[in-house]
Amino acid sequence: MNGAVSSSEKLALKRSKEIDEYLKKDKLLQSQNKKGPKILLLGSGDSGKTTVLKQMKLIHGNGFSKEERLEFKQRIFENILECINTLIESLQLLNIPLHSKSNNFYSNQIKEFALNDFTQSLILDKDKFTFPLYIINAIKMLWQDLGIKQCFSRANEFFLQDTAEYMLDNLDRFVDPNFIPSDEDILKTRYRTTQISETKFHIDNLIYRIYDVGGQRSLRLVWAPYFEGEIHAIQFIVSLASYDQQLVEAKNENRMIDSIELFKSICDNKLLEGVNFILFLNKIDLFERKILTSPIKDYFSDFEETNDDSKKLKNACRYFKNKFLCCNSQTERKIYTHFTCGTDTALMKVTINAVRDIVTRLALQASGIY
Ligand SMILES: Nc1nc2c(ncn2[C@@H]2O[C@H](COP(=O)(O)OP(=O)(O)OP(=O)(O)O)[C@@H](O)[C@H]2O)c(=O)[nH]1
Ligand SMILES: [Mg+2]
Repeated sequence: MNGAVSSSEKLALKRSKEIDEYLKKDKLLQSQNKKGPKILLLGSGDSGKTTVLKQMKLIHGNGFSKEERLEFKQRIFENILECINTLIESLQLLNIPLHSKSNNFYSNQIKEFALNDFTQSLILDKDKFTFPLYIINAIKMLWQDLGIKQCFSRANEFFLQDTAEYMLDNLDRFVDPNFIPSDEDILKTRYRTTQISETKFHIDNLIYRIYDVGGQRSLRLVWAPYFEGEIHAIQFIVSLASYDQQLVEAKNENRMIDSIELFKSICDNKLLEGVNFILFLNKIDLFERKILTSPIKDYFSDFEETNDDSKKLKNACRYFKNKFLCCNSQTERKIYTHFTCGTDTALMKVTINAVRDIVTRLALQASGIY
């Protein structure tokens, strides 16, 4: 023997190496699957965390069953009533009269209906529930009133859910007794998360565990225990449209500033040292429209507006992206940023798949595979 390795031996060596690699990876994947990659969805209230989770259910889960859709039907009726009631109550706050005096009658009808416990009949008959005809008519009359429209255009001065227009514009479809919510209806339904939930998804042979938390201030107190143990990524969601809005839980406090401060406190948290972040700058659809009528400079004095209309959105996006990136003082931490529209499944599919690739890589890195 002269020590030279024959080509068949080389091939056998290569195959054996590949099998070793495969077994190593498989073993590590199995040990990962005992726990699976852990992702925390964090962010202030109403930023879109639960909406991202709903999108994951549509993209990587089994979607929504008929039973789940009927649960959302109940929430849609609650949303409609809440939206029109908030608009009625805000007329007084903004000192705007109803355009048509006769609409005062309808406004009283709605207020009275909302006070009576209509949810009871909703729960009893969620299959066929709908509003009584006089309430459907009253909501329609008010939603067309120019005073209500004016109030709606100033919705940043009080709290109105960002999908109010959708809820009220689609009233005719929702009140059909045979109505079953579509995926889009579900994505646009608003309810406050009050308890932390864990959802599992099978992706890339891994079991992902996603934790969705309540974002309002009082609910942030229970986040800390979830920061312990191995976390593969923090997915932090921001509502870009919140730059001219106030917090529901603390009037006179700007929601975007609250979000930036929250992000900074998460970046500085000792338990989260070394954890990489995925930052979703969400509600880009609302932001794009809003910056045309509500100047960012009125709320953020250091913002420099551009005169070039074609660069307005890019400039505004860059400004807020930097505000968040500046919060991180850990140079080795990676922050992957995405501009998102949480209610658009086609766009979210691309983003969520990019996030999946990042998290799978981070999970494998943490296991020492890569
Ligand atoms: N227009 C628009 N609406 C969005 C977007 N993302 C979420 N929403 C809506 O914003 C509202 C709030 O979204 P949620 O996902 O419930 O917010 P959250 O962060 O879970 O809020 P909490 O549970 O209170 O912490 C819902 O009505 C969503 O339909 C978006 O990109 N564009
Ligand atoms: Mg939520």
